Amino acid sequence: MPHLAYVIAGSEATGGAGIQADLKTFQALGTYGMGALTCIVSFDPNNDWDHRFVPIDPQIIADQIEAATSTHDLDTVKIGMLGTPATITAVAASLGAQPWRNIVLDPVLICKGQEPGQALDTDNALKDQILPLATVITPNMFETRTLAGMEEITTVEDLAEAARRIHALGPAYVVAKGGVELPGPDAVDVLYDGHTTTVYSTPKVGHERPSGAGCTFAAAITAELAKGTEIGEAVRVAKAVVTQAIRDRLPSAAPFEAVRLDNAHVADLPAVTVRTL
Ligand code: PXL
Repeated sequence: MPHLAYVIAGSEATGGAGIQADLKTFQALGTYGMGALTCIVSFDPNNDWDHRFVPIDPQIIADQIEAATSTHDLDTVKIGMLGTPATITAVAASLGAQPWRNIVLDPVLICKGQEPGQALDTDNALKDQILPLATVITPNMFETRTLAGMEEITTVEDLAEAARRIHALGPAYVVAKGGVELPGPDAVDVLYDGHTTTVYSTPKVGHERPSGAGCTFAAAITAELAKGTEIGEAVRVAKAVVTQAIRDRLPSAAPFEAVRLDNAHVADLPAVTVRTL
């Protein structure tokens, strides 16, 4: 039997991020992927590549999750972009209908193209309704500062402190991502499991944030957990995978590049330095 990896996320129409990146990552890591669509994002080339955002009707989201969970015995799910409070309520209700071994939350807080007021409602709904269900959360620097209530994160120690604060909100495992934003030559992520802080480092690849890196990272953790990999090793593999995907990024007519994950590269992944803090 293949290992099954499930995702609830939005479509990003150019293939770089969202459910497209998630499913490609599931495939590259040897799992059988499937997903429910929450929204459709289409960049607008005639309006500064703004994000056009269309939510899927909440009942249709519930139907998709019912179809997948009734067809397959699923225990591991990634939550990507949800986008509206109504979507969040529907997803929380559907998730609550069965037990899950792993719920990996990529807390996509703000989608460009949304009204700030609307985004705040969405952020609050995510914190109130989805965060308590998550077993693993993978915030980027902005999301980490917001969730931890910290104005500044400039060192690995700050990032570790933020991970501990977010752990207190409920998730068993917090993976806080320093990315290109945390000062220093390395891209550093920390995993906090309630006892131990583990630091993962790779040399930074450029200084831009390519589209799809966060999606690919969380999807890779999800695929590894679906296979039964222990969390520390799942994070190491995910970091190696996303580092390779950033190295292989795809140039485009848009003002940002997108990560690219080829199956062939998964066999020969870059080294990740792992230490406990
Ligand atoms: O990378 C965040 C993200 C996630 N999901 C969808 C997106 C984006 C960014 O554009 O469109 C659907």
